[in-house]
Amino acid sequence: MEKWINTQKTFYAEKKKRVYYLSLEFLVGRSLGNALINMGLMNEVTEALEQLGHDLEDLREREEDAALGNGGLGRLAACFMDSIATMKIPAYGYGICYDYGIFHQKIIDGYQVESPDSWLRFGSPWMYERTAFVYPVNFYRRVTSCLDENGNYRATWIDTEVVMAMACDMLVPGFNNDHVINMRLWKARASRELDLSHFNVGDYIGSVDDKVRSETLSKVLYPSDEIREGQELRLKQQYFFVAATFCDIMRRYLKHNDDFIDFPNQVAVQLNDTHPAIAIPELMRLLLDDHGLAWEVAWDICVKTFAYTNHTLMPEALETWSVEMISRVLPRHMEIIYEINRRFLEEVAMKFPGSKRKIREMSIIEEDGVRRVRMANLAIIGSHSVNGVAALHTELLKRDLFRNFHEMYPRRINSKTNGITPRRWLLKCNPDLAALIGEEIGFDYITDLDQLRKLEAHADDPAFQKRWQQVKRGNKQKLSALIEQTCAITVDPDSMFDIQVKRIHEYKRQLLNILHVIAFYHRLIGEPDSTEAARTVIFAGKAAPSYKRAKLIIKLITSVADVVNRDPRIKDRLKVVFLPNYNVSLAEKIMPAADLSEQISTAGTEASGTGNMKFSLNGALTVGTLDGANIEILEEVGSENIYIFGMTAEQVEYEKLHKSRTPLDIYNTNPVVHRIIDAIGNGQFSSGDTETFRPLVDDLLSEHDPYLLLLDLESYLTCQETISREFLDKRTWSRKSILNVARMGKFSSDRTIGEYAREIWGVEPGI
Ligand code: HTP
Repeated sequence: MEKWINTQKTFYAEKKKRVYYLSLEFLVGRSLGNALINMGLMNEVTEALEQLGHDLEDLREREEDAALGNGGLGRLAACFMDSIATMKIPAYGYGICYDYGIFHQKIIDGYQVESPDSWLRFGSPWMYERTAFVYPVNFYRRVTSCLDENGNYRATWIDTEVVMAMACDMLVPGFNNDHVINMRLWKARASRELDLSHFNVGDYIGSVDDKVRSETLSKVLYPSDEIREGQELRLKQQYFFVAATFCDIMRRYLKHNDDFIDFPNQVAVQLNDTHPAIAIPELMRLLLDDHGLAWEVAWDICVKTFAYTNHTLMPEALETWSVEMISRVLPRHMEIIYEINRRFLEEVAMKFPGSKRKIREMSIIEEDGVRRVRMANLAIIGSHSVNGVAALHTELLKRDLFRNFHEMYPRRINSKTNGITPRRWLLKCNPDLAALIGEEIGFDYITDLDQLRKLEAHADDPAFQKRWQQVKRGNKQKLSALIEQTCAITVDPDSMFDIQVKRIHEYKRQLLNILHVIAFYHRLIGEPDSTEAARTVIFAGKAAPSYKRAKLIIKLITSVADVVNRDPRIKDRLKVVFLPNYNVSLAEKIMPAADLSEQISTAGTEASGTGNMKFSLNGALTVGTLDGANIEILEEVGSENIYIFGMTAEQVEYEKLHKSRTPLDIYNTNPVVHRIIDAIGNGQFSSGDTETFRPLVDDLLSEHDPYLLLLDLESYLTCQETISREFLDKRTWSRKSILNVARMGKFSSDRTIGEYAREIWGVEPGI
């Protein structure tokens, strides 16, 4: 805390430009181990605990994950916090302190069952409630307006319902630098005024009821990843944390400034996806209504202040809100959005005279059907920078999704390839590998990941390879014990650990993986003497509670596992495992134990991926499509050190239009594929029941399958056969594994944050 206070003081003293990273999700995981490592206290604390008769490892296992996120988006935000602290960037994370994070997943009868994650039931030692920082946030009701003395339109939002936002701070220490930054998460509290109005008329229960209702705002994280949520509560959560954050931003800014001329030089706001995009009309409202600025001046400040990160091309993830709902919940913001749009469309009409289509597509308001506000359009128009999260993703943004905007503002869209923090994802999760590397090349690589290149010189050294293999084997043994303990499945640590862990989504194609598992199973039955490498195929991941198909895919995986694991003909040559309740701390145990990393999304659908980077950094080889950051991993590690298969994004586009081959063609001509599909359809994995998995079989054979599983299956199967062969050659495999790690420097989130800092925020890292 001392270091944290000092850090804040230096921000003030040096009048630094502040960066605000606004995110509805921060998937932090556990903090104890990470804090000890970053502060260099690991050995002292281990020893001190020993003297007290405690084991640090046991203690660490008792910590609840702070699971305030769904997947990649929230974990990226958490990695960014670590890099920001480590690089001494004057930045804050801002979000919501949910009482319930992402749900806990159990597997019962092979199906996902959700239960609430009440991570705060015993409190959290890492959260500090700051009762001095409590702000009112307004909702609903009406706007009045008048002309001021200069004849300018002035609006006031009145009769509002008020919810209080209380600050809860989480400290994030940088690595080895005495720097501690702040993540401020807001909790909803009932306002006193509201209670009193009820008390006065004697409605005691009513007042308590109101209190409970306003506090639901920060109750629970929405558990859907890359699926838009239309509920009013979600919009209210978004505005709640944005409004409270801007109270803080304004308070800090106005301490040292009397006007707003310098605002964009003092403040940068990064919007993590469109979830906080309501910040754009909120800043306009503050500048216009509270501070009396003219529209043009306020708008100029806004655009210079905001930057927006887009994380996905999937249409089902693009947020829109009905005009009706925004008008009701945030009436003044709706007026401002209309005015932003009116002025913007005038610009469009000037730039593209006569183009009705451009106006229709670029308008913030979607006009067909129920009128809706397109948050992405609002975010692009209101920001000076729009970034994608990997090179291919950014190209596709420019070419397709945001084509019109790119034409209009050719300098706005830019690319910032995602990264991961090497502190958590190597040093903390894989201490043996981190130590082995450090012995060879020193420990500077932890804050300068490009130094891993020095490992290239050792890739062929048999002695080094041996130690490398021993570390991997140790990690696999640990994971085997965990699998035994949680799933009661015995796996062989010498088999290939073939792993796919991530949210369950059709586009991520866990189904394709299981099709290969079935093919391998059939082959093992047919060729009892084959010497193919034994495999342990491991899955983990949550499905959104309302996502039926994703849940059925989990059921198929667990059903295949049941059949395969019990089949005496298979012996130990294939095991299939679904580890329940994937979260950050489970990921930390899985990544170090992987031989093969499955990154097999349909090309053009996975914006970046970050799990792909974690696996590689821990010495797994990737089997993947030319999608997201896989392409950049290929560029870094070289084609001999990665297994690429399947169609390119362009080929996917072409096939969708021209359908040169249909899934049925493939099913009818390829006997291996035929047999896999029939096995699912005929009930081989459902005790003869042919209905359970019918929807999956229908999807696979449909010529409208948007994810083209069968079109990529043959190439995937061939690629997997190559992998099976090459895994048996320990020396070549180890060499590839070492080279993967050696060439992961680019994927440090320090590199990513350095680029955001210099190219978007206009701040220099302190180191
Ligand atoms: C996504 C993409 C994934 C990215 C991750 C972080 C969506 N956040 N939201 N993300 O599915 O590919 O790596 O940018």
